[in-house]
Amino acid sequence: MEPLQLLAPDGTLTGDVPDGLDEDRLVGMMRLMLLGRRLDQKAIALQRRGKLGTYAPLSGQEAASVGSSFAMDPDVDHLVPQYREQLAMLHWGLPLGTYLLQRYGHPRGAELPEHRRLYPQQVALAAHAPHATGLAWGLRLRGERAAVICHFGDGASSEGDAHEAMNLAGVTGAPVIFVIQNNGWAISVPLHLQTRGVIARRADGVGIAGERVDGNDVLAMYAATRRARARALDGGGATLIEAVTYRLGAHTTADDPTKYVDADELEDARTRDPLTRYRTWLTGAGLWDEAREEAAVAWIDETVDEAVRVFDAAGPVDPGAMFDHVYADEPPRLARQRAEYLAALGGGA
Ligand SMILES: Cc1ncc(C[n+]2csc(CCOP(=O)(O)OP(=O)(O)O)c2C)c(N)n1
Ligand SMILES: [Mg+2]
Repeated sequence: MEPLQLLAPDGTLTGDVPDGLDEDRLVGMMRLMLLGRRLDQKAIALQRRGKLGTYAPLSGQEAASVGSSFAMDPDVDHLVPQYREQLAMLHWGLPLGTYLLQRYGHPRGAELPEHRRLYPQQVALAAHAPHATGLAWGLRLRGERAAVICHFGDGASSEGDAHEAMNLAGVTGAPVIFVIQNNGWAISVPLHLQTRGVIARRADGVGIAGERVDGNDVLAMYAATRRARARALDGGGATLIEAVTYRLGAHTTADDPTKYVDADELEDARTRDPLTRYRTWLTGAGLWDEAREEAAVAWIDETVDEAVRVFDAAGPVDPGAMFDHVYADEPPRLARQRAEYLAALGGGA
């Protein structure tokens, strides 16, 4: 099943520029992709300085996140993301400072914009997929013209929750788009130990539309998701989009991929870098040049630095805060755990 591609790895346009992308949006996609690449560098440095907990880098997957997000309408659509979707969340209006606070474990990091239908990053694999189907089913029952997009990985796609969510979406005709980011790895487990089938074909088994897309091609990702959204809004139900991509960095800052990724495989993947490809095409189309790149980088650095200032000003976290807001009335077992934990830390707050 050949993945849909509109931009070849050398930046040649092999199809048409999809509808719905004017010059501002074409440039906006480049800027958000660049932000992702630089955010990885900055966030990894912050983590090494003890300022963030764990961080999941997204380098290599920028096109899949950004192309699928730009095809949705953050004013009306729901975003139900896995943990590597920081760019989608920023597109939905999450302030970068809030995102960094969340990675620090600060309670203020849980404050999502109230005017947007944006949900927390899911770490429990695919546990958010049934919620996405439920939200979409609700939209359908209420006759609301909106859709839900739910991202997760090739590893998460093995979870029962993923299968149940897709099957229920088929049965209910829910307007939900599952974007499966097939980056070849679930931490150190390669795809062939995860499944022997083509992920996009699972759509047939549950009676929803399925597309296999070059996930390093931002135009193809945009086109496929736009089509899926139109189908969802027209009552055509759910779509599964398999974004064939590659994770160029570590799984998280707690991982060392040199222990399990072959150097040649990584080198080969670098020839399909989504940023290089899009930059080449955009430059040829007269929409990008060195001056624009420099301006974008300056804007990104300023945005990240401002976020770090917000983050620094937020102050230290009370370790006991993680027990707050779990229950209205704290059960005795949790109270005991809180006391034990704080005692182990040396009797803090
Ligand atoms: C239910 C569950 N089991 C195990 C884990 C531990 N875990 C975290 S990430 C991960 C791999 C996920 O791979 P994938 O879904 O492909 O996403 P990727 O990290 O590649 O973006 C695992 C096993 C978890 N978070 N949740
Ligand atoms: Mg994966």
